[in-house]
Amino acid sequence: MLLTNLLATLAVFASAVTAAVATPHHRRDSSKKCKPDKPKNQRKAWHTLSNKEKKAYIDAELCLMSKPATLGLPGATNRFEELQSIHQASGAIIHNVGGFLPYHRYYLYAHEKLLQDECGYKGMQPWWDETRDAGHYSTSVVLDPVTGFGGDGSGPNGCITTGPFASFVNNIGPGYWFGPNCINRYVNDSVSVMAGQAYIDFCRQKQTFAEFWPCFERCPHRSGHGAIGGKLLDAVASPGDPLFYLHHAWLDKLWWEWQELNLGVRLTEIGGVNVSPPRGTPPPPGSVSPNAPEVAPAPSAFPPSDSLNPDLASPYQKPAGDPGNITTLNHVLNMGGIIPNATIAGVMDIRGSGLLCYEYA
Ligand SMILES: [Cu+2]
Repeated sequence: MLLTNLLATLAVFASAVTAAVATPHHRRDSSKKCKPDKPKNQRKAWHTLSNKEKKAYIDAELCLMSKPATLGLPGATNRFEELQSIHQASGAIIHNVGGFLPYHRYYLYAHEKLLQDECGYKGMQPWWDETRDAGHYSTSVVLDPVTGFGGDGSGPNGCITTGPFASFVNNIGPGYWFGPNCINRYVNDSVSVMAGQAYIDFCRQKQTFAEFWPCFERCPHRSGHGAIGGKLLDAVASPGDPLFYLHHAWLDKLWWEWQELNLGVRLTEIGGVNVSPPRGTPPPPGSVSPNAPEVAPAPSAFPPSDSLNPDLASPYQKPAGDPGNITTLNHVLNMGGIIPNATIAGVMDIRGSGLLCYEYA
């Protein structure tokens, strides 16, 4: 519930924002033929990668972290933090809204593209098969100190001390703050139960996007954020833990699998609000699993409450492209210059008819 409440709090601030910003439309490079059946376009599960493939991905992430920032985005000192900065700066309008899934789909693509274009990464964005690890994240291969992302945090701030990112100094967060901080984690196996198949099936049987997205954003979205805790549970600075991208790739895969159940409708089906209702407003009927456990992360895993102050003057906190508060296919996905902005219409299909071309293996 804490994460939900946190996001709802952010939505209160966002509700003051209504202005729209004109943004260019991104066109696909037609010189590149999309062949999603080619292995090079396959996003694979982390546990199926060879150690060499795992190392290539982690090395590319470390490369992004070592490249100086170029775009002047708030707080960012390197390319990895520029992506994180955009998520933080847009925090109030990309969660608890109809654009939640498309935004994060395009955001993952931006990350994948940076790894490939700037750090020579030859692979695709891997995903974390969290269902496989449901109830026992603490023993997941993603947390391996040698071949993975390092393990649980320890000490007063829960900083991670093992793995390739143990010494990474992150300058974004907690919350809307900036300043040097570590990647911290408070791994909680009981929260990770929410990644289980029963929770996924509960949302998967929703018939409309309007019912699907809030169900999905609650569980299984909360599983990874809540069960890893710390940086990853930070509503706006969470992309500071590289596990963010594996968690959201899994969610993107699950959304695509739901779309695939009825592509004729679900390649264009969008909805929801651009600015979510104030905190305390009950969720839509049927959107919450009756069996959903309460999320109870360690209190220190949470950013201080006075860090929850989005910059409302920021263009990134203003929804754009829709005629009103209902999310449409024209809704703009603003990537702050990291990659060109897109509309939701451009990311509904991952098979090459729009901007994206990949498949999940
Ligand atoms: Cu997010």
